[in-house]
Amino acid sequence: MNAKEYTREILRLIRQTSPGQEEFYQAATEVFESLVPLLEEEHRYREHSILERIILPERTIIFRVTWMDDSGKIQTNLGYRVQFNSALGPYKGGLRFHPTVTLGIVKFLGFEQIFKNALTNLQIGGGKGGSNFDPKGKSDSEIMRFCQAFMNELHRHIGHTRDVPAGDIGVGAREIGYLFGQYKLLTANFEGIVTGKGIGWGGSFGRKEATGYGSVYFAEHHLNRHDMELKGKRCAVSGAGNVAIYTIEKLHSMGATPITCSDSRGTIHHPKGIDVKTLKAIKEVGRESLEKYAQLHPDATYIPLHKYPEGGHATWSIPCDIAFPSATQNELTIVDAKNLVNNGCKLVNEGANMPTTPDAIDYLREHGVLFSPGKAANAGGVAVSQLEMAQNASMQRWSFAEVDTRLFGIMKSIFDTAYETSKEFGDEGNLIMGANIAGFRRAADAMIDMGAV
Ligand code: NDP
Ligand code: 2IT
Repeated sequence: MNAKEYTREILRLIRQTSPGQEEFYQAATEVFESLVPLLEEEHRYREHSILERIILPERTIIFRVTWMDDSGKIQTNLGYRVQFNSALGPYKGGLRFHPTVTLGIVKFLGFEQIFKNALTNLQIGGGKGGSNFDPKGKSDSEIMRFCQAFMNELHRHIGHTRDVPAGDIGVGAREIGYLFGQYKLLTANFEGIVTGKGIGWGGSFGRKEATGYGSVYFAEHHLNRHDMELKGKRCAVSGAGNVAIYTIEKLHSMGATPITCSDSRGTIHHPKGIDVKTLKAIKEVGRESLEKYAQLHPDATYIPLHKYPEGGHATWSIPCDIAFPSATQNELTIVDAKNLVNNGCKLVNEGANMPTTPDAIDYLREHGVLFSPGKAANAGGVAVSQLEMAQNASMQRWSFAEVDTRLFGIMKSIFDTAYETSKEFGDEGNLIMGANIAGFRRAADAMIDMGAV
């Protein structure tokens, strides 16, 4: 069996053993297909059954979360923590609270996290967790009681050298506070068991901004390699959460114009540039719909989701030079890719995890659009999470400037590693292949060193 047939065989096994886990299968297919040139050259990964091992989580925890809503009714949700791979360090990765969370979603995110974390060149393994809990429309007390109930089980499985969760969709500073508080109550230990903590109680300066800022730094490194720069570019950004807000903030400071943002109900188009202050007031403070943005800025347009034809998203139909999908998986489809190409888009830089569908990626690349894969471009968040762990372990606090300088350097190093690896394997500039091979190689080499465990 040659390397291609071998990876296909493993993917067939995954299909068989993980039925219905479409997103997990999609993520595994992308990674394994791009490993073929490495597997052709290096036989040791096959000899040590690395593919067969790395595709299986080391441990999967699924638990019931029982909590009481404001009316006194008992509510139930499912909680997950997938401890995927600890070859490079403690499991590290966020928690997602969203009604669409299933085991397949958590496994796709945890699997991606192995390679993303490896690319940072820091000591962190891969994991992910979450719940199908829907934070929308819940009171602050309900969010607190849910987080406490979630931690009542999760606390047994995490620890600062074992597994360190953080935020993701639906989990931000507020939830991290409640989760940390309950862990502290249950264990009587004040330790860095989650990242994204408040600055006053063990958090790191720059963590909140890190994913968005890092994504913009990555885009700049990528453009620079092709003799372009962000300055003066019109950028379409999707999402209006943590990643999108700080992407937009940094784009302004780099001299680019972020012209869109979106939430689950619609898109804002503001040709003169999204006002970050308004965006933060609506989304970070008020937790309201983006519709309000257009009321406050009459020169901006609100396009409700249902107004756009099937299979595409309004955000990607607005002419832009660079696209920053920063909301959720599979949000940029083939319809969108065609619009972006027609409108002369030069780079798609993934801020979210797996936001671009496989056929859209192929179409973009075939039409000469540069592509930054999420596991490289959005690694700034987890990288600064690791810096938060380092500060906690040494009981130090670094300045914002110190963290930001390190983040900039880490994003450059991730870009260079992915780029050089793509060159090494004969497809210069294919950062999907470069990032997957470089991340895989680091985790896989550690697994080989550690024997059959
Ligand atoms: P947030 O919850 O802060 O924001 C998510 C945004 O995306 C919201 O505006 C939300 O809309 C929108 N959104 C979420 N799900 C959907 C959906 N199914 N359809 C349409 N819109 C949706 O999450 P983050 O900003 O933290 O995460 C965004 C992406 O970035 C995710 O893919 C996440 O995995 C990834 N990521 C996050 C990192 C982090 O540090 N936070 C690090 C690396 C990657 P609404 O406001 O209506 O809910
Ligand atoms: O997808 C991601 O990298 C995150 N949600 C951040 C993970 C982390 O541990 O900071």
